[in-house]
Amino acid sequence: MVARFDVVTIFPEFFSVLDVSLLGKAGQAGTLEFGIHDLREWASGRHRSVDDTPYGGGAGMVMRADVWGRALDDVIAAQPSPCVVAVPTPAGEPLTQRRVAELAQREGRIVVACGRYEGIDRRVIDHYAQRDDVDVWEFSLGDYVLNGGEVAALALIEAVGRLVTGVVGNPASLVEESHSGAGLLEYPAYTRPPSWRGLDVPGVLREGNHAKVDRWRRDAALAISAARRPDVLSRLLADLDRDDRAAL
Ligand code: 6GU
Repeated sequence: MVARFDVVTIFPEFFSVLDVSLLGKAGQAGTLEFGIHDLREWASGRHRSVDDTPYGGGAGMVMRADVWGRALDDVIAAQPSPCVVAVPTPAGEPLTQRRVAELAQREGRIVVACGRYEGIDRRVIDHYAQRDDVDVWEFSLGDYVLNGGEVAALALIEAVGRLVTGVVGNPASLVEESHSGAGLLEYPAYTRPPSWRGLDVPGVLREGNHAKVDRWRRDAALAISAARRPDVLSRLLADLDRDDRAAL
């Protein structure tokens, strides 16, 4: 399984949140390792500049290939293990739970190359894609634009990290998820008090009939998926049985 994440960024302070919560505990316990690297350490000149104006013109700045090349060479060479170089970009392949699970199962580590501004010189991706010991993977969180890759890097690290054995205390919660990872959206959850501001917990959840609870949850998941993510539901349509179809 993945055991280490390295991040190269011009905002290393962004990643102080990795000290918090379950990932923080996993870091302290040594279940996961994190290396956060400031790209400017590989920049030269008085201004330690990491970007320049784009060839061909246009707005914004492009991050320099020479600076990124020195940084990634060093970070990759520092740990002799297979590595995925993950590059957050709104032009990337959508990050999915399927991909997250596949990444968690790999040996070695993930190096996240966080770009800012209008992106990183294309040759950086093309160069590392040619290396036999590196898999390059450009990913996106969804169809909207962030200022840079840092938030996406944190999302990737949390999504992959929590699947690494020992990070989440109760592995049953991951199993539950992968049942709903039949792909439907999650059904609603309730706890005490049974009545709150005139809203009651659905009676079936309090009656102790597990088969009826399962059916209610499945129907709720189907209804929520149909309303919010028709794309998700239509992909699953062929796998639905008669009871499922009756719920729609
Ligand atoms: Cl991965 N990066 C940036 N800059 N914007 C995004 C994104 C990634 N995913 C969605 N928007």
